[in-house]
Amino acid sequence: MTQPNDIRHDWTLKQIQALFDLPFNDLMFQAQTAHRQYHDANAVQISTLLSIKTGACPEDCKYCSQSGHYNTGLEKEKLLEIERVVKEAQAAKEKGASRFCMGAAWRSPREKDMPYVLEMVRQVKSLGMETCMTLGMLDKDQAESLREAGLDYYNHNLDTSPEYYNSIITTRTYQDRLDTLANVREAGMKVCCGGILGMGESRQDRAGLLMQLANLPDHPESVPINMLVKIAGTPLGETDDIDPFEFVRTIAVARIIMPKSYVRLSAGREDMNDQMQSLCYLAGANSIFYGEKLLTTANPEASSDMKLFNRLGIRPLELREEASDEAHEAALQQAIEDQKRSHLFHDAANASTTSSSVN
Ligand code: SAM
Ligand code: DTB
Ligand code: SF4
Repeated sequence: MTQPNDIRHDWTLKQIQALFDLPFNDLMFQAQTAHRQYHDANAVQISTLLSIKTGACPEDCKYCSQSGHYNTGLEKEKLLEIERVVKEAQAAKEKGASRFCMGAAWRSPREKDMPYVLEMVRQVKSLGMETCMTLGMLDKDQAESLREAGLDYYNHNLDTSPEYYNSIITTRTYQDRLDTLANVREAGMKVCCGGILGMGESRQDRAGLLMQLANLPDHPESVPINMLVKIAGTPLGETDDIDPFEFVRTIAVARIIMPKSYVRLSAGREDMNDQMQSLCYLAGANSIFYGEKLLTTANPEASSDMKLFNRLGIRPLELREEASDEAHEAALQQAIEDQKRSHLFHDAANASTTSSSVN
């Protein structure tokens, strides 16, 4: 398939660093220009997160509250019941989220967990929402079965540059991450892949992460840029803050080199004021996590996000606008089912001769 000239997969580190080095106003202008080529500049997609299995993770990610390697005081929780997950998804939908993201603290899902997560996907999807999961590494078969159950997106972050990766995680390799991303793509799911800023990495590492993302065979449809949430008890619990302008610059560069993707202003918004978040939107962020909780840490109140949206003239992107055909179809089917269940529904094809007709 041919792609527009600005959808490139051959970015060099030097070119990306040159974008980072631009005067701030020039960088913001380029980012806005790229943003407006492919997106409504005043619409933001909103997703809600739920941790479906919490803590006791065998991986040693130095930033994570859920790693079993550190004592963070987090309360562990087994895989949630399907019913509970669906209830949370319904509540998120009622608050205006168009996508529901379910995360598990696993290195990879065990075979015995799969039937449960597949059923979660089916049921959340039948609410008419887009579905996303992040369950750790997937093999080809697991990716295939998630896709068949109706999973739209799989979140799997590269987190940082290949060079810095080993300073953050030692229990898996960069190549492990790339392999799962390839399995997800091959199965036909959309990819949500990004990283974390503020882990003590250099600007070169930030550029290196973005280069990896932009040079994947296809750009991830969703690119979450997280700001480290410092968790007491983890090795990164006392890391120095990243300069807020450097964070905004990284969003802008992501926007320029992956112009079609949704760039998500992800974790860390609790520690950003309205002005910084507004700059991120101006730099091309057009997606957020919405709702009071991320996986284990706090996120701004939904009402305060809506207040800021109102002040900025931003509106939440509706699912219909994203033209997700399958989600549409699922929503339509659900509406038909709901209507059937309603006592006002008259099914002419199956009506008995004695039933009274409804006009
Ligand atoms: N266990 C799965 C995995 O790592 O792929 C999925 C869950 S994991 C918590 C999802 C992502 O959340 C991580 O890849 C990381 O980028 C992000 N994350 C985790 N803890 C974070 C923190 N303290 N601050 C910012 N982002 C964080
Ligand atoms: C992503 O990039 N950020 C989300 C989601 N993908 C799964 C997770 C953020 C987690 C922040 C820390 C926590 O709440 O535990
Ligand atoms: Fe486990 Fe994911 Fe946390 Fe790493 S980021 S410790 S894999 S839950």
